[in-house]
Amino acid sequence: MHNRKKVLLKKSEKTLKSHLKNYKVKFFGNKDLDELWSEKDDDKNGWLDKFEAENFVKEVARIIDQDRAKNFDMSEFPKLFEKFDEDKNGYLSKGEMAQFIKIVFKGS
Ligand SMILES: [Ca+2]
Ligand SMILES: [Ca+2]
Repeated sequence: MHNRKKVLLKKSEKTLKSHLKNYKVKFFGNKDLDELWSEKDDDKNGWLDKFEAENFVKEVARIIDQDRAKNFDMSEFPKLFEKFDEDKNGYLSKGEMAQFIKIVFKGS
């Protein structure tokens, strides 16, 4: 029996928008977050690795209510990525990213 150790990435059925439905914040720009997610998900596997997630979060910081973005320091990103990658698989799912956004870009 072949038992190849391969990380099985299960695509999240829920959209980022639905994960964030209780997060009342305005995003500027004409893309929604799920569109932005697909755009930054370079290999289209449905998850964001560290590089992809960094690009995604940079864009979020640009389009989110600037009152929330002002406390975010991009140099802390590597640490935050580890923290919010709850299952430590090296990728952020939409659920994990929703937590990232809710906590890192919380209102003051
Ligand atoms: Ca990806
Ligand atoms: Ca993960």
